[in-house]
Amino acid sequence: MANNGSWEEFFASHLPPTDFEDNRSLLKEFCERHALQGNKIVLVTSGGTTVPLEHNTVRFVDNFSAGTRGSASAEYFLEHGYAVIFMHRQKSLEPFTRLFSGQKLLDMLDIQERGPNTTITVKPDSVDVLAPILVRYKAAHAAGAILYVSFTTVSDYFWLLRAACECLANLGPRALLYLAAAVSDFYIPKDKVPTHKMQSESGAPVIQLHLVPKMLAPLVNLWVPAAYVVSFKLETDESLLVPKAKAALEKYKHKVVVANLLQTRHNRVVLVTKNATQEIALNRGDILSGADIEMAIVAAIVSSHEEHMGGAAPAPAR
Ligand code: 9Z3
Repeated sequence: MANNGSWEEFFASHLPPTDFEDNRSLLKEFCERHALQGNKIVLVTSGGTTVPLEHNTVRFVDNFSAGTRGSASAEYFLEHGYAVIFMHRQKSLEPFTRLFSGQKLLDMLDIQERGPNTTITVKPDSVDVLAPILVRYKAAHAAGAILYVSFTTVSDYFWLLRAACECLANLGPRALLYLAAAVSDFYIPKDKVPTHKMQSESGAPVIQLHLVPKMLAPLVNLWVPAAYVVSFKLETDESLLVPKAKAALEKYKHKVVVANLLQTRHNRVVLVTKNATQEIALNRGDILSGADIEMAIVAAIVSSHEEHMGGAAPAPAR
């Protein structure tokens, strides 16, 4: 694996995504509006990034993340009165609709076919499930409390992340960054990526991955120095989990690392701060009832963010 260059070199050698200026305007408008209203804003990143193997991309290196953590967390932040920038991998899970992926939505419906007067209704059992979610969805959208922006490649992700930070910087400590996306540590530099689809006739390709520069360093020190920054650390080996989370905190000097193991990530996490290590785990009953661990994670983060702001006034009711 080749060494990583600087973050400045990364931006200098990767063009912004085609929809970048549109997203930048949306981010700017959203942050200015909520800053004026005295709201807190959380940037939730969610889902995995890709690493294209060709410029006209047929194949890419991907990541397992479906965006379960990020999409659920975004809903809980809304409930705590935050305005939410939901920065997610295109086509990954989104807040509210996350619970109706696949055939689930169609299974909730009934159809009465009477020629031109065909009607579709929600099954009575499903109304109980759908109604509270629909109410929260409509309220968040009517209040303009959530902005959706999406990325696909690791380079799109960094361009969007920096643009969001530029807008959030004005909020000072009222900005919270909750970096749950699974971002590739490796990439192929632009000049090493072929333009067209790789041909098997040319033989098996040898692909060298390079290290992505660590963006948490400029993010914490330069882009949003007053914000409350929460990063996530994913491991597969329990013995590395807390030591690596502590090392990340020590290195980047941000506020919290949420450490999780791939195998148990939806039932248990460890919150690592400078002075404490706190485990959050679902019990058997919670798991059987389909509870989200994100509810407890977000509650813990919100309370430490509020402490950090020095008991700032709660956001105005929407
Ligand atoms: C996480 O650790 C998230 O919790 C998950 C959520 C990606 C595991 P799902 O989408 O999964 O709910 O299925 N995100 C961060 C992963 C990451 O890439 N962290 C980097 C690292 O561990 C550093 S910031 O080195």
